[in-house]
Amino acid sequence: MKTILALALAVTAFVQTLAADPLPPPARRPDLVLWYDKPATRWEQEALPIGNGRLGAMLFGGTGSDHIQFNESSLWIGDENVTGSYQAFGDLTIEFSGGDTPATSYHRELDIANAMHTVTFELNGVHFQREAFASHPDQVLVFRYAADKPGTLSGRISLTDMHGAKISATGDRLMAVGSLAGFKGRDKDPYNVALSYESQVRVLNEGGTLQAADGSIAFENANSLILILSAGTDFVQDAQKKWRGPLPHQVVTERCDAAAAKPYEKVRADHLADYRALFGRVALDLGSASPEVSSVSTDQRIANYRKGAADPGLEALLFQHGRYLLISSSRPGGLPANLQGLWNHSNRPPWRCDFHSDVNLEMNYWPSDVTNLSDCFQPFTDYLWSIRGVRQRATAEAFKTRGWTVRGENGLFGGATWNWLNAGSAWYCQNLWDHYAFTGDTEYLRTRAYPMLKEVCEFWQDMLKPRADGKLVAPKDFSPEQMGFSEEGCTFDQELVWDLFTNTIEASTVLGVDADYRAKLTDLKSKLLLPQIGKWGQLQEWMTDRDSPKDTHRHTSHLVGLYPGRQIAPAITPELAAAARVSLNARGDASTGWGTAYRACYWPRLLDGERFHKLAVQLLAHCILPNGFDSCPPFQIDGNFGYTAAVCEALVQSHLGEIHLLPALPKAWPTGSVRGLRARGGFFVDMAWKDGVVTAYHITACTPREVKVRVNGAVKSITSEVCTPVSIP
Ligand code: FUC
Repeated sequence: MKTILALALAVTAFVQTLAADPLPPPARRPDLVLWYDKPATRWEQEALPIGNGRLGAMLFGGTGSDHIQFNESSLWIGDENVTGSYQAFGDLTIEFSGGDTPATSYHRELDIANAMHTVTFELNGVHFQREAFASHPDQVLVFRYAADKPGTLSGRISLTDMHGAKISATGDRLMAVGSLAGFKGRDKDPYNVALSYESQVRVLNEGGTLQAADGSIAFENANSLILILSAGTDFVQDAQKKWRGPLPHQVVTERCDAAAAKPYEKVRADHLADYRALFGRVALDLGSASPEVSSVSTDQRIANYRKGAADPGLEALLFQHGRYLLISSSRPGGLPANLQGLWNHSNRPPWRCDFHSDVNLEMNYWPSDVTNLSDCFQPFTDYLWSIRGVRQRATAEAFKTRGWTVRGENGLFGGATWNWLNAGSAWYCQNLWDHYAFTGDTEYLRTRAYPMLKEVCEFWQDMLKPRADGKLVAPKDFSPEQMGFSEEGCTFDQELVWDLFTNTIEASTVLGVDADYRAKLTDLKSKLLLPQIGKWGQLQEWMTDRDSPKDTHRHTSHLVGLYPGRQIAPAITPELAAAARVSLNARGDASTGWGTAYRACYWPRLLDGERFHKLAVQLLAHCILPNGFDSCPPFQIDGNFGYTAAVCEALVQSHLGEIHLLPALPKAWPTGSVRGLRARGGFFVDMAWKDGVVTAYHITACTPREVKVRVNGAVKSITSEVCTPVSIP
């Protein structure tokens, strides 16, 4: 009897060591955590996003039943003619037996310093701990369910698919295999590209049993469960291959199995190391509010902020949250962040969840270089490179010109719908040039950016027309999105062509190529109609002085030369800068999510920190949803990215050939510090300030170089120090 008892005890002890011991949380910074005290019920407002740049998921954190909605960024319908739309992939549901009992001590959080989602709660005397993350190194989504009492977890896991795929369950594997052929979406005709797709989930149980049946997997008395989700399509980013490659089955299976064969600790550690190497490059301290303000759940904190509670910690958190979202939705080798990053739960998403060219896609990439995430910019370049052939054909047909441009709505395969946006490709080129300006990567400039800049210059060489006085103007066009009216020489077009020619001239100089072409562009640039000041002191949106001071449109297209451009600035064109201020005041501060973020980017360029902060507060108070997503409405990620970029403009500017420290510091951030921002010229900037005065700064570059720094009202020429390897907090 004694022996049996001893054996039973030993077995119990053994099971306990195997079970459920939650892994120690990674080094956690409470100021970089969004947290909630109840599960999410609404996708757009409450569920929390994870992503590895290709796979994404929205997590609801339910107790008795957990819902995971997931995406894969290439799951598109459409073709080379029309935009189509980004599609939803599927859902994973985990129903736990006995899950109806209400849980206590519930806590759900997204730790953005570690890209780790955690849920903890107590139920029937058992402590439950769940964590989820999107691994870039292993290219899978990972979910772990644990409890501190062995054998507690019983229930059923099912996979659903948004396109009617057949679901199968065999052993520990769930699988959905389907094709988008015949999916007609919003447009009537079938699309010419019909992608195949697949998702797989491996269920790894520690203790207990698994039973696959009827397309789902039941688990019984498990100590813990690990779910590995892998998904993909046969998309290849190559028009020559008609956008399709091998069926995704092999790679989806290999990724799932490789991650399943790896110890969980290793998958998790590799994820943390990979993510933190990017996220940890920038640290921002804007001061903190009292514990009563900052220690409440994030939804409550945002609600308090809306009521007027000062909370610089929240302002810094949402700055970093923009970086979290960019790392999660845009990684080298993947696709650019679309209107919702890569999260989408609808097959008819707002504005097709596409690549919008009249501000949205550009805004998505405004924070990439300046917040030291230059790697995350690569998908933007690759996307443009992949569609330029398709766009050249469409452009030649429509305009009889060389080069290429886009329409307002753009899809994965280069197809486009809605209005032509003549200056759309020139605006993209502004991002392309800036990526070089920040990184100094001449190989990228030579092989990618410069060829595209040149193609778009050719488009404009063929488009521009001389006016009677010899000034070169763009042909009749609208100014986004003032509908129903068009005119020659609208300021949006003129400023973007000026920007394009300026950047292409500089690029050819840097590369030491095309001297004759450079001379030609220099001549054309000198003839361009420049921005004009109208009768009420405004910066004219049109060639003719016709702007209405009552126009409060969300778009401010005629100010693109102020930000992100460099044609208008108080230091170089004080009259135009003053006119831009008049126009902005007339347009008013009230706008959509992205419209507010854009306005927040302009004011630092006008060196007005107070007005910048007013817009930042307005954005956070009225456009940020409880889960941190920006709402246009509806959810649209550009406002998140635009906000992050605007904060940078308030702290450091570098578009005028010098590094300007604290050009527009608001009074709300009297004391603070930032580490790791980038400045054009390949520089990195660290600084601290107190009572609005810079107290220390440190400017580094990979090779020491002379640089002009404007700091505390003086301009100094210094030699930058050699940068030290990026540190990980
Ligand atoms: C532009 C904006 C809209 C919306 C859409 C996705 O057309 O004018 O507000 O953001 O993009």
